[in-house]
Amino acid sequence: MVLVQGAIVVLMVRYRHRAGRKARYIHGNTRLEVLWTIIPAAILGVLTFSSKQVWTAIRYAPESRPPTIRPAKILVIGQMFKWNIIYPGADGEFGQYLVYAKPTDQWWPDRKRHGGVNGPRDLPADQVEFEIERYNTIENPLGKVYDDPRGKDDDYEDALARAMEVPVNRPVDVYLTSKDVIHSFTLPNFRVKLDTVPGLMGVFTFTPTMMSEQLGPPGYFEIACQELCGQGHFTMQGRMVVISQEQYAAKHEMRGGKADP
Ligand SMILES: [Cu+2]
Repeated sequence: MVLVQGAIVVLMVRYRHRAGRKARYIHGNTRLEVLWTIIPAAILGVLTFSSKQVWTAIRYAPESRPPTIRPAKILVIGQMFKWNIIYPGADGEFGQYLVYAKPTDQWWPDRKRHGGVNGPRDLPADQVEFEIERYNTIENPLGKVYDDPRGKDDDYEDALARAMEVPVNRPVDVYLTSKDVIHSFTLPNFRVKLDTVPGLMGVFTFTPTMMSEQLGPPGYFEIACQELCGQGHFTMQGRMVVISQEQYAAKHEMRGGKADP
């Protein structure tokens, strides 16, 4: 920076306007231009190939790691302006989310009666919009598909804005999507981030090596949203707590039966 800024200042002073001096037009130097194109291209090429393994380890671990490794799995659904944290239970599989009730549905997704009817299609025309909106925001804000067997043991009820707990020294697969707009799930201390995109599921992997208690106050790591996602973007801060493997298994992998060893 000092070299470049210094050169600019020197050139500005040296070639400043003076009465009677005429500017000279030059076309440039083809050899130089070829050189300063090829050198950065070669540097970028080397960086790309030498970092490909790192990228694969972060983004494609679920397909590329040995099957004997059992990661902790967490589903994060971004929502203006909080994170939903969902654990898959003992089966290690998530059910489906973000499928919402529609006016033509025969049944409400939870198969219970709402608004005095079994399903949205039985509602009087003047109530449809209100009841569906009420159901989708209050009764089933995550659009859970209750029939999905993989989701029966999911821990999703208190998902909104809770701290995300992860086990120490074990790979953590974070699955990411969004309910509304693009957010960017970021763990600054762990150097990982990924956009959460509505309609897409992304995943990244990282392994915490230190428990939060070893960290001292405040006892958690920051989760940040690094995509300007609306007026409340600045409030979209979450907490991540690294706990022991035993604590994690007991709290998050026993639900709906005992976890596979
Ligand atoms: Cu956001």
